Amino acid sequence: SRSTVSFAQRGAEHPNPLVGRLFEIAEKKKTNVVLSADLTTTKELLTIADSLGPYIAVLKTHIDIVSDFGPDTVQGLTELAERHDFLLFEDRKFVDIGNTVQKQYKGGVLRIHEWAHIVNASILAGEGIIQALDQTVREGGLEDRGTLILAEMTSKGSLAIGEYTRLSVEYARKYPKSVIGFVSTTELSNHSPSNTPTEDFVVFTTGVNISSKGDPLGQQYQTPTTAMAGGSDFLIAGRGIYASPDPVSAAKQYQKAGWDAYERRIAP
Ligand code: S5P
Repeated sequence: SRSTVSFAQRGAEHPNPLVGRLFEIAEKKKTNVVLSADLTTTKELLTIADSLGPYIAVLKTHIDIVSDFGPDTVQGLTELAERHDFLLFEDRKFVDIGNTVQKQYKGGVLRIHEWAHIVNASILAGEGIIQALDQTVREGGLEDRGTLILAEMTSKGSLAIGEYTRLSVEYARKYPKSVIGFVSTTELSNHSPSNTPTEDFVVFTTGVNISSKGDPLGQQYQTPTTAMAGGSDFLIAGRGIYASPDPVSAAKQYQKAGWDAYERRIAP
C-alpha cells in the first residue's frame, strides 16, 4: 500500500508534477492539513489564509460563498499561496454534463481554472465530466492542475457508496494526467499491475474535527488520527480550525496530530 511510503518518495516517483509539488510542500512544512476556509467575505478569507498559511499544505475554498468576490479575492489568495507556499483547491464539486462543466471551470465570473490548482468533481453524470476537465487542462497547456473525484461523502445518508465509489476509481485510472486522487475516507486503490507504473492516488479526507462528532445538518466527523489510520493522506478541516476561539493554535494542533499520525504510519 502506498500509504506506508513517505510523501517525499511518493512525490519523487509520481508522474504528475502537481502531486510532486503537493508532497514537497507537505514535507517541507511538515503538514498535511487542508484548511477548508469557508469564510464569506474577502477580508475574512484573506486574513485567515495569511494567519494560518504557515501551518497548511492546501487552502480549500468555496469561492461562490464569498459575498464580495472580485479580482482582489483571487489576487489576494494567489499572493498568499505563493508567500506561504500552499496550493489552492476550489471545492466546486462539478456535477453537470461535460460541456457545461467546461464553461464553469474555464469561464464565468469565477474563472476557476486560472487560479485553483485543484478542483473536485462528482461522477454522477458519468465519465464526460472528467473528460471535460481533462481536456481543458490539456488544451490550456496547464501543468499544475488536478482533479479529485468525490468518491465518497461524509454526510449522513450519502449515496456515494458501493458501485458509485468503485466507478470513481475506474474513471480516475482512465485520466491519470488530470485526476490526482479522491475525496474519500480510505485509500480506495493501491494496486500496481506489473505492466504499469505504481498507481498512486492521493486521498483527501474531509469531515475531520478534533472536538466534535458532527453538526445538526448531517455532517459526520472523525479525528485526524482515525482518518490517517484509515488511509487518508491530507486532512480537510474547516470549522474545527477557523471557528475555534484561537485558529492559529487549532491549526497547529491539527498539524501536529496529522503529522504525528503520518510519521507513525511510515515508520519501519
Ligand atoms: O464529503 C464531503 C466532501 C466535502 S468536499 N464532506 C464535506 O464536508 N466536504 C466539505 O468539507 C464541505 O463542503 C466543507 O467545505 C468542508 C467541511 O467543513 P467542516 O467545517 O465540517 O470541517
